[in-house]
Amino acid sequence: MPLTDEKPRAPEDWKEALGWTPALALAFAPYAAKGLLPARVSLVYRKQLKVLCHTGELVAGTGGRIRHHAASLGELPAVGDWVAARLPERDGEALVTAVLPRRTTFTRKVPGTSTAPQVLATNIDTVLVVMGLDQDFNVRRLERFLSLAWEGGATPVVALNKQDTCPDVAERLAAVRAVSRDARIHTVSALLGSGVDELADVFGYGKTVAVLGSSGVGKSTLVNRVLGMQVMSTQGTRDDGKGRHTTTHRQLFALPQGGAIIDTPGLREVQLWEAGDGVAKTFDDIEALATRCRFGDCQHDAEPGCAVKAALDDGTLPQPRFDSWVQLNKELEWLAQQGPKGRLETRRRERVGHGKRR
Ligand SMILES: Nc1nc2c(ncn2[C@@H]2O[C@H](COP(=O)(O)OP(=O)(O)OP(=O)(O)O)[C@@H](O)[C@H]2O)c(=O)[nH]1
Ligand SMILES: [Mg+2]
Ligand SMILES: [Zn+2]
Repeated sequence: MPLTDEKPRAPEDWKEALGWTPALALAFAPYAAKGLLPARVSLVYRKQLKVLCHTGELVAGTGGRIRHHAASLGELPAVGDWVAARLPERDGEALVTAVLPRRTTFTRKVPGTSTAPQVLATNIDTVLVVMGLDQDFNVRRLERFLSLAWEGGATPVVALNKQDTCPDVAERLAAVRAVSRDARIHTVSALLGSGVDELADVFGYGKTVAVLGSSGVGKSTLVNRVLGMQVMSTQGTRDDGKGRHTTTHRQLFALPQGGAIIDTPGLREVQLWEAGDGVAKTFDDIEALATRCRFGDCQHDAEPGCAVKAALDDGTLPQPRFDSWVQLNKELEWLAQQGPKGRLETRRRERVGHGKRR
């Protein structure tokens, strides 16, 4: 995808190009009355932010008010957020004073034992799930990424990368088809550029695409390829084929033709957060079977008339897929059991603006 301008443009319609909507304009009205300007968060690194606004990209800080009032880390500005900001008169930082309502939110449980949410990105239309056709290939992990994508309210598109390294693309493609339900699947080589043009219609004016996947699968290589220039550094994988975690922060880039792409660090752990219908959507084949079980509360274990068990027995439902479904539901159940007390504790623990309150 060729680039027309070297520098990100900030034409009159910069907001619309990045996905500004009438609903956002409405939510923004009270801030406009206070002389604030709209901006979109392009980078979050610890407490430091960058925002895109009508003048281009600016470094920004987060107002103490936001930090103080945020009930959890999940409410602080995240990459993709539309915010109200006070711009510096001359040099200096912009100040983000409010986060506008999010249309979609990608949240995972923070890694480890804590039950806290971590917002990965917001206001996303499409999640481009990148998986390597090399050692990274793992359909069970893909199911997790797909669940996260559906859960967040976006449409997932699967990009199977490193096509150039894989001798049995057809076989792997079939394995992915079997678990991807309605999601589009593309095989690409971000390194060589093959297949990348077929992804062109995933991007577009006003649309935001987040690139998710494990470390080392080629997310940044793909982002560079889509942008037509080297914006993210990439790095060779280790000898064991595992990624090195080259990208350390999420970053949103405006595309020259309008729209945005968000590069993210490889996720080592993809644990779901909040039970919506992400898992049900990812496993709609099993959900459909379950409605045909004789008992409404069938555990798909030893009950008579279990349609799930029957599908497992006759091989139409692969056991690993069933196990994956059970596992993800267990995780969601466990999370549900943690709250509201567990949730409150977590909220308290990770309360931001620590200082006085601690
Ligand atoms: N052979 C081959 N190598 C690729 C391809 N795409 C990326 N790579 C290589 O894979 C390595 C990792 O690529 P990155 O783009 O840094 O991976 P990433 O997903 O951004 O990794 P993190 O930032 O750690 O999450 C680099 O050496 C790339 O050159 C591809 O299509 N084929
Ligand atoms: Mg990267
Ligand atoms: Zn059953």
